[in-house]
Amino acid sequence: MERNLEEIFQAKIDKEEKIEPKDWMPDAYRKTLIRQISQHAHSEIVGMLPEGNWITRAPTLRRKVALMAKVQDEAGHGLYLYSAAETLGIDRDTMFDQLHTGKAKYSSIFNYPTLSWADIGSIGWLVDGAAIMNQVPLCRCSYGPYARAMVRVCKEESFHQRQGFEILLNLSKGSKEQKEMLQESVNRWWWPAMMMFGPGDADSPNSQQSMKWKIKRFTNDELRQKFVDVCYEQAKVLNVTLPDPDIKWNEERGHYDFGEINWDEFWNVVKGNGPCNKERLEARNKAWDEGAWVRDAAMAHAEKRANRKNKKVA
Ligand code: BYC
Repeated sequence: MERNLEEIFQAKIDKEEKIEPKDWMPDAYRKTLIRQISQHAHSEIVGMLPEGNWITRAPTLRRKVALMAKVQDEAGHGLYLYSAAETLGIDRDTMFDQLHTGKAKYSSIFNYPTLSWADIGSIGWLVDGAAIMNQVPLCRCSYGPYARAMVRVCKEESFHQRQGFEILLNLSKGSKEQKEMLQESVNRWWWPAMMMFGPGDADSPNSQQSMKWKIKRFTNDELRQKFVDVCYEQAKVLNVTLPDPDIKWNEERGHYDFGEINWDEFWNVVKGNGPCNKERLEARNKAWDEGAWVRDAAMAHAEKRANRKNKKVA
């Protein structure tokens, strides 16, 4: 019986039909999606912190408005994604608890500090650029609610990417100090951005099954390669050097070759020992605790309204 259900399920996926919340699905499919979508949601929420750090110091009113809008967008992305995960049977409090106690993973990239204004540009160009590369294929994910959430997320991410690129383009036309700030920032963000795609395919335990289920459409290494190919050309426009002496065009492969990633650094950050892991978790816990009265007030208000409505009906 179970086997039969699994065959029907896989056949649906092979025919590119979407799986919806009330459809039968294997437990492992549900688990994988809860894992990926909740980690993704946490990344959006924690991702607000490094950029939020520069809102008060944005150099012009225009930059400040754009950055505020972007950070608010990330909050919205987190909310769509928590809602998508909830359709799989996990509740929001459980997910928040997993984040706040450090049990849940979120993207390694947000454990690095934002030290200069150029970092806001680099995050847009490289971090959002990597996010788009990874997330556009997720619009075709086999699970309907996740795929639909990703359509809107990707539209907004593409504005974010341009916002960042434009900051860097301006710096690239600026003073000697501005050009140096740009290069120094790209030097720090390049490798962490490359790590966002996850471990190499040989060390990625989830990829094979997620590809079969069409949750993922490309492997981690395939997406990383696309990212390098795009960025190399964009770096020329910005007049910056990517900090990898091994990048060079490979005629045979039709792609850029690139150097070895420092996987020790990656796993160290994933395990909680990156430069800002502790600070990020503390900030999220503080926001959660300080926001308790808002949640309580909203619940009390909703209850009062419901009581009033019930009285009228009676
Ligand atoms: N950081 O088998 P694998 C954004 C974990 S963008 C931390 O390849 P999978 C944003 C992985 O979870 C960033 N952990 O896993 C942008 C797994 O551990 P568990 C978020 C990582 O799932 C701008 C283990 O390593 N994007 O939000 O097949 C502004 C083995 O990996 C990382 C998404 O979440 C990492 N970089 O592939 C604001 C996109 N990489 O769970 C916000 C959706 C891997 O087995 N997610 N790990 O304990 C995905 O596409 C996939 O989950 C991944 C990993 C490609 C990230």
